[in-house]
Amino acid sequence: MTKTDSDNSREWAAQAYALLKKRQEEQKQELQKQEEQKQELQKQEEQKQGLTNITRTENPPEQTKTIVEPELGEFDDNFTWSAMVLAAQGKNINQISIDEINWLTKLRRGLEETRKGFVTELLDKLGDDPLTPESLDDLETLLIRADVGIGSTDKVISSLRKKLNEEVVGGEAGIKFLKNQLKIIIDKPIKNSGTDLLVPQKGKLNVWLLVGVNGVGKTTTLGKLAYLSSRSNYKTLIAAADTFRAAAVEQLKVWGERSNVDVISNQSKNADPAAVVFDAINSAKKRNVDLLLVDTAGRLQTKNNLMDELAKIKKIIDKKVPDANVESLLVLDASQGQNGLKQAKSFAKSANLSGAIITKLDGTSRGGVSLAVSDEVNLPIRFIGAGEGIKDLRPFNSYEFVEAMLADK
Ligand SMILES: Nc1nc2c(ncn2[C@@H]2O[C@H](COP(=O)(O)OP(=O)(O)OP(=O)(O)O)[C@@H](O)[C@H]2O)c(=O)[nH]1
Ligand SMILES: [Mg+2]
Repeated sequence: MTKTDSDNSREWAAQAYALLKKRQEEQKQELQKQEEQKQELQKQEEQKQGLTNITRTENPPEQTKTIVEPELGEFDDNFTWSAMVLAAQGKNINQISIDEINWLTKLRRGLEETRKGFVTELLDKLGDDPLTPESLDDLETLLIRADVGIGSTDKVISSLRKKLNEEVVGGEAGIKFLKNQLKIIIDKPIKNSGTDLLVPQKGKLNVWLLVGVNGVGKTTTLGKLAYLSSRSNYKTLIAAADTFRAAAVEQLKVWGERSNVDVISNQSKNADPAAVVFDAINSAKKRNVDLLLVDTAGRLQTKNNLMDELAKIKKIIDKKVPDANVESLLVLDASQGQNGLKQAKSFAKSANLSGAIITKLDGTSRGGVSLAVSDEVNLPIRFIGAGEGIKDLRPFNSYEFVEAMLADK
């Protein structure tokens, strides 16, 4: 980015901040007005009751509800960077929300460990000098250290080498080229799938199965997805098909309550996961549900019975709702790095996966594994999670991801 570009972006970010601040003030005033009206009504009601002491008003006037946005933070470097990333994607100032800013801030912070000793080190090494064959060797080591994987690293380094043979490449241009190459790798499976953004298709039942080994974040991710989906007005239902772990149903019910989504479960001991899915599909059909989210048990992917169980669940879905839109999404814990990649390969072989969700991107140094998953397992990344809160999951956006991974601070 040239100096003028960056000045313009800062100016843009300042305007966006001022607009959000104004909106927040107006919202606070609106809420206060609503509260005063409520108190006034209550007072009138009490006076009325005191006089007649008989009936209560049967239909109290409807309250208009203001959706409360989260509190706007400081106008700092985080805000500016996040606003700049949104601006670069063509967003208008009045389209920006505090939620988006908060998410990007979180993502950049989360990937801090991944880029530490990566971009910072690379920029330090390069200084203002053009790239040399030696700096490519350094870059290669850094990429491997960030768990980007051998295959993706090779691809990136070869294209950089080719470029170096053709022209002189400065440090900043090198980083820009690198970002673009990484984005191409991540985008390839997404483009191949024909679906840029995974959303439930309207007019039919969509079933999303969340699969993966122990503790990678399946249930938490499902809870966050339920929230995203119901907030986007899709009629959503949860199937508690992890009957293996006793506390799993309770855990899901908490998430269901938070996002106002019902959970179909079978509390009896040793309940059959496929039977829970059977019941959930019946309910989903009756209620005209758009999206059924299925939580599954996590055990080692090498255990055949887990794969058999998943196959049985799939069979029930295919039989009961052959025209349903089924997605098998592998949940991967980014902090497991190359181990996660092994899991992905093993699941991909036997579980007929259609996508991946990367979790725990907050505070890991191995965020680069997302690239290895795209490149070596050819799985489109559909969502990413960076925290344990209900809003800490977003549809995957390769531009934002690469910008956050290679942000220069
Ligand atoms: N920091 C962080 N923690 C997460 C994230 N997602 C999940 N967790 C935590 O990881 C732990 C395991 O999450 P679960 O959702 O129970 O994982 P699971 O895959 O359902 O586990 P099993 O059902 O036992 O196989 C919990 O403590 C979660 O709070 C995330 O994005 N960031
Ligand atoms: Mg679970």
